[in-house]
Amino acid sequence: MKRFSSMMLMSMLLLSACGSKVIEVHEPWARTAAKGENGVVYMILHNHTSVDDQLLGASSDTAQAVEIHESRMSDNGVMQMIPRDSVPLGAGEEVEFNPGGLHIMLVDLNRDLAAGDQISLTLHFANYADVTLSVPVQDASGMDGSHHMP
Ligand SMILES: [Cu+2]
Repeated sequence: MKRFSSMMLMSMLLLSACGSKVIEVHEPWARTAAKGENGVVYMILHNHTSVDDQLLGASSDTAQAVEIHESRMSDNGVMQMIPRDSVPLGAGEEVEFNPGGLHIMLVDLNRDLAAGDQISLTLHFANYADVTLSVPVQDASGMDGSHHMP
């Protein structure tokens, strides 16, 4: 079921977007989490425009704050989350937000995020207009090794 809906979403995105001069968000999803915890959103940003851009931040009514983070292994082998002020998104480029790398952190959720929910997330860019998307919440506990790593 999960596979089916994300494939449907992908083909919808492909049909609607390829060839047009837009910034596309592919395969967005949020991890299940409880109120008061931090949530996390992953996605792929694809800049189909001919203008270099940057993601400057995001907002959502589900959390007290929304931050761009990057998980990185420190020199002594500890996984750390580093806040990022911006993420470059050059013309024609694709940037992946995925477990163990870049992610959108929903800081202090004001509601539970349950599998099957949809949350609203608005992305802010340096040049491009705001993009508001509906992000499906998925239970990632079956995903190999990555589920305890933001
Ligand atoms: Cu984080």
